[in-house]
This record gives sequence, structure tokens and C-alpha cells, in this order.
Amino acid sequence: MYTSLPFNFLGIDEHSSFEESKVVVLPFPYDSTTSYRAGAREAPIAIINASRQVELYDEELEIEIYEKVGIHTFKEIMPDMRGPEHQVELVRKVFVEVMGAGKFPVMIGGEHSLTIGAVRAVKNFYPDVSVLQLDAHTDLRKEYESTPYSHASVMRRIFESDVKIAQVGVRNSSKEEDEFIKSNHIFSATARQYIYGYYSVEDIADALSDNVYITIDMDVFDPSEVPAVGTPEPGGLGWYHILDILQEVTSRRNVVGFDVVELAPIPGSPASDFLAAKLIYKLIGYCFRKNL
Ligand SMILES: [Mn+2]
Repeated sequence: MYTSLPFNFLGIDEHSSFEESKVVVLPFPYDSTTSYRAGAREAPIAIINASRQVELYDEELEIEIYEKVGIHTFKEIMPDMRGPEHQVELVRKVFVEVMGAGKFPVMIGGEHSLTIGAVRAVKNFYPDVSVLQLDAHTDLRKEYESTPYSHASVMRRIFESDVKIAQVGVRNSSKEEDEFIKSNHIFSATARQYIYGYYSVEDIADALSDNVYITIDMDVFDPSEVPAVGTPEPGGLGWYHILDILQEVTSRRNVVGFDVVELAPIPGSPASDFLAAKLIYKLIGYCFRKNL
């Protein structure tokens, strides 16, 4: 008999129905405002495909987390082509639906502007929510290429909605953004400051409120580890740098959802896709290990 793994996150045919799952994976193949190397729309399929090769047992947590929490994967959510503000609203609605059903949302982008809609929804459920942003860029431009809903403005929109933000991994910021960070006293750790120990993982967790939403722009990683991004920036964090942050934040704060965005797959080069898939499964494990 010939069978194949189901095409869902992790390729699981058990503990993957909507009803029995605490976690819902939301694939958004969208990259309309991307400015450099396009392709983030290809990321959800590439990450889900790679996830089917991820080992279900986590050797660090010593558990098969999926069978404890259940992980359901939505079909790809097709973009709203009327424009970026409609797309943001679509994301918000999907998040409200999923969180309203008591589920934990995990969004796979797609470009970073999607996060605006996600945080708008999360703030309804958790008014004190803060956002941990792992990113090479500050994404604090007032607007970019004539839209306020650009990937380059995502954190500015979020900050304006009265949400505290903390960013780590920065190594490219405009003058305008740098001034905005200083005048608003935003916690913004450059990649170098974190790697060289100027900021610790404790400092990062301290900068956040009790309920936290995490957004991971894949360009936070060193491009030698993750070359498949729209805007590769030299330097950057490694796999263990990121895991240390996530471990600390999830153990001290209540993480209520997260996203992984801006992967732009390179055909024939699966390492970045696989890292993203493993990162998602690892972070699900970190978020839920306390409550098992
Ligand atoms: Mn970004």
C-alpha cells in the first residue's frame, strides 16, 4: 500500500483536527509590498513541506509536543488583492476567529505587514499585550512606498496602537527610525549588542509585559544560516542566540501567539525552510511546556 504524509504542518494525521488542537497554524501566502527580493508568498508551502521532515520528538524538551497539544493547519488563506489595508483586516478577522475559539495562533507569512492585523486582534483579547520583534530592521517608518501598511512600517503601526514593543537583532535602521526609537524610549537591541552581551536575555524579558506576542522576521538570522530572505543583512543572530531568547521569554511571560515571516525560499536550497519549520515547532514546545 502506498501512502504519503498529509500536507499539513509536521505531516501528522493524528492530533491535527481543529477540534482537538490547541494550536492552529495559519498560512498567509502574501508579499505585495515587498521591496527587494520577492518570494515570501512561497514561504508557507515551503515551510509546511519542510516541516513534514521535522522530528516529532523534541530532544531538549523530551516530549512529542504535538500529541500533547494538537496542531491543526488551515489551508492557505488567499490574499485580499484590493490592497494592503484589506489584507491586514483579513488577518485580523482570521485571528479573532481562531482566538475566539480558544486556540493559540501561529501565523506563517508572507511578508511582515501581516503582523499589523495579528496584533490588532491579539490586543482585543489581551489589552496589555506587548510585542517581541526579532528582526534585522526596526520597521518603524512612518510610511514606505506610499502605503502606511508596508513591511517597513509594521512596528510603527503597532506602536501607534498603544502596544509596547521590544526589538532584538537590529542592524539596519534609517535616521528617521533611529530618532523615533530614541525619542520614544523603545527597547531596541542591535544584533551586536545582544551577541556581545550588552543586553541579556533577562533584559529582553524585562522589557515585555505579562502577555506577549512574538513576531520573528527571518532576516534576524545571520544570512549564512538563513540566506532565503528578502533583505539579507550581514551579521545577525544564530540558532542558539534565538533559542536562548525564546526560552527565557516563554518561561517568564505568557506568550499568546506568534508569527514567522519574510522567508523567501530559494529553490534547491532547503536549509532556511527547514530551520523555519523547526523553529516553529520548537517555539510551540517552549510555549506549552509549562502547562503539560
Ligand atoms: Mn521586518
